[in-house]
Amino acid sequence: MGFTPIKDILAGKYEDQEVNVRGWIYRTRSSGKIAFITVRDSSGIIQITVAKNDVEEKDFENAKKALIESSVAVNGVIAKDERAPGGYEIRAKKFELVGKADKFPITEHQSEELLLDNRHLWIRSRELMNVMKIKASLLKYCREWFNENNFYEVTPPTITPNACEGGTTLFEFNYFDKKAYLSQSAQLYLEALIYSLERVWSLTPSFRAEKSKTRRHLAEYWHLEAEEAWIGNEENMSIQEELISHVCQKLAKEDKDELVFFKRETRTLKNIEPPFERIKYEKAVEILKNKGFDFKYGMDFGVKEETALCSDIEKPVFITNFPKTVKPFYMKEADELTYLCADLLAPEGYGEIIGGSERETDYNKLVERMKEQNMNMKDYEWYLDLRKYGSVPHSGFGLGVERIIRWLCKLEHIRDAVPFPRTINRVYP
Ligand code: NSS
Repeated sequence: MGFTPIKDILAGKYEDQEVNVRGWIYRTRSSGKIAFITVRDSSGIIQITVAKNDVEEKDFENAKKALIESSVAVNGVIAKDERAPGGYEIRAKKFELVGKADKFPITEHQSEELLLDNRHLWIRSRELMNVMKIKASLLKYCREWFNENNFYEVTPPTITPNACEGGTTLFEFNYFDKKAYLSQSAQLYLEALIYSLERVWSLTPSFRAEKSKTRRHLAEYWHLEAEEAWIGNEENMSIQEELISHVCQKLAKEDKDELVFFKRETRTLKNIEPPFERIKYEKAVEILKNKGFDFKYGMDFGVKEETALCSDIEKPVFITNFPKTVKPFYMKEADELTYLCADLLAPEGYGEIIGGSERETDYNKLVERMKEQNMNMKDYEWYLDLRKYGSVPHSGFGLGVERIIRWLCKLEHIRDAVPFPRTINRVYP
């Protein structure tokens, strides 16, 4: 007889039948001749009653003594019971203590620091477990969408000789006595790959040595990027809308239990359908001024400005045509002052989740800009080569996976969107 997922028992499929269940003790209490033990597996939580008269003496002793987070394997009969959480319980016939737990260092109402120090144990919490489930679903739906829309998944490097998003947030390291960097973005490599595959995407870790402490920045995050040959900035935005909408529709349909946990109403996700509003940077500056911000054309949005721009909206919004002064060298110009680019801001004040643009295809313009920004041309020779051998109009974007998870799960801090956060003051565990 195999092991049954707890979720299937709670769905009512096994009433009065004998099952085997295995998992970890979530809560435990005993009174006299009966121990009440709730057990969790990756699918759910169920109450198990272990009665002295129904099991071997050793099993009963173990059931009474076992501390939370001990691992157990149980055999018993399912009974419908209104009093049990979830409506069903297992009346144990056998109770095996597989891995005894020491006193668990995490109890209720712990400080954030203690939880972060014990992250390897805290990832067992219901909150982080549900975040990880939503994240797995999100990645599954993204992959699904790319597959259905003729994109090839590719595997760019994460050790690089050059910066993509400017030098200030680069992690530098010694690579066999040469300088190398951890990748900030796969973009430059994806640009090279469109010449053979036309539409490509990748999921890689990106690294940013962010010196500031915010609720939106990690030093290591998961970056989902796409690059498309023969596509301009407008169509690039349409691709993003379609992708985000697909993910939201699927989550609303398939992942209700986890969304409810985060008080994320499925209605708000079903509503996420194209088109998303497009607002030019220039207009966004006006909006900010009207909201009382002391903000001038040419400045970049900080957390406060982004929040103000997207706090009362229900659908994501694109901010387009940023001034050249605040964006990197590779974007195609819209006019003398601005680029053909767009940042996508999530609703409810969660801020930027995607950065994208059409790319500059003109060799001379790129060289000029790189010189202006004192970039080391030698490191970018290969990238400039791409403009010499059959350059085509192309665009792409990068989605911050933890940023979108933060929005979907309404997380206060981005670090809870990743199991082992890397931030300015944390690299353990
Ligand atoms: O810097 S981006 O805005 N754009 C790029 O890296 C492009 N080269 C991507 C591309 O076109 N292929 O970063 C993209 C997204 C941004 O919108 C955020 O959602 C996320 O990456 N991002 C971050 N997430 C978490 N932590 C940090 N520090 C972070 N920085 C960017």
